[in-house]
Amino acid sequence: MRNAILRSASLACLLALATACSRGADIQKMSAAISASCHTPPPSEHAPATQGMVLIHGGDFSMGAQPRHREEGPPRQTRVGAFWIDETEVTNRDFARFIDATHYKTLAERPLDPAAYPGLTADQRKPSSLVFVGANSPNAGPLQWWSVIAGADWRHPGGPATSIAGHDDDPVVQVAWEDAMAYARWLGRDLPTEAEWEYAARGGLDNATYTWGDAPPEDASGKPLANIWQGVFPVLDTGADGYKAKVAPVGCFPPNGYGLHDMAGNVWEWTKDWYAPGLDPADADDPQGPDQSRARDPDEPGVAKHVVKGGSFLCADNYCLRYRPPARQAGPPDTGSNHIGFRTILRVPAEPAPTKIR
Ligand SMILES: [Ca+2]
Repeated sequence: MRNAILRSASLACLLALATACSRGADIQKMSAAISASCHTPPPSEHAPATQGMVLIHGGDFSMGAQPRHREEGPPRQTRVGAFWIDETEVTNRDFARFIDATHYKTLAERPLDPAAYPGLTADQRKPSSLVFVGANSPNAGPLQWWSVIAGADWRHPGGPATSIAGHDDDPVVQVAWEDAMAYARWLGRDLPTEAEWEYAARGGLDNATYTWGDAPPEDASGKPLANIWQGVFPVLDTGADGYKAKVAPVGCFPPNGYGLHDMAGNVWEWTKDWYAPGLDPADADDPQGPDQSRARDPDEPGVAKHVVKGGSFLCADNYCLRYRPPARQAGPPDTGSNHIGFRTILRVPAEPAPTKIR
């Protein structure tokens, strides 16, 4: 999408994600987070293959919802197999180990290929990524909230003047889909399908509104349950959940029923699936989503995108409410932003069918 936003006729994809969430212009001045006891799986140099992961046994569930947004339904009965999934979003610490080991360069760190983007100037092809820059008016449109900033990348999520120093446990952001997949492959893992992700997010609460149930995102004691946007979007985030218009370190909010943290809010998460509006009711057993040729975003026809799930710190109740398990958006695979991260999955091979003995 960083490329798309540079093409004046191709901004709808940005709107699609922007309607879901945002990051404030006061990114440099955000208030100190409320201290919380956050849970981060301990790093290990010789970790087992499933270090930091939770085993999900799989099963049947109702995927999607009666549409709050048109793309979310209608719901369908679906089955997923067993898999391990990261207990938390992939962190800056995790991603740094990958970079150190492989010297991989993320998409945002590479200049755009002039052959692929002949209409862009040399300046526009410089390494860059999308950053939410806020708005002064609730009437401001998404094109004013977001900016392509040269030098924005995973080490500098808000632009070259920002840094991840001291934020090892924050979820890595400014990673494009191919960056997330490269990390997963490095570990011998994969990205979750949308169905696997949603099954895991529901935590065993089939048909519940949120990952924790049907109540609003505070528990009975008033303790917040997710890092979202609180206040008047996109102008003012009160930060009542402890994180004002910014990511929280992973694991700072209570886990869902499967022991997974931040399946609601904090950062959107890449899935493996290509995006098309709605759910195919015929795709009921370990659904993989449409193939690339059928990928479609009505807001930007002709650009195949992947599904992102979970909402982010920019999701507001008064705007999009997309930090719910069935919520989904289309993410252009060539674009990272400062509110999209990911987690990985390791599928458990299906048991072979018993052999009949004659
Ligand atoms: Ca927040």
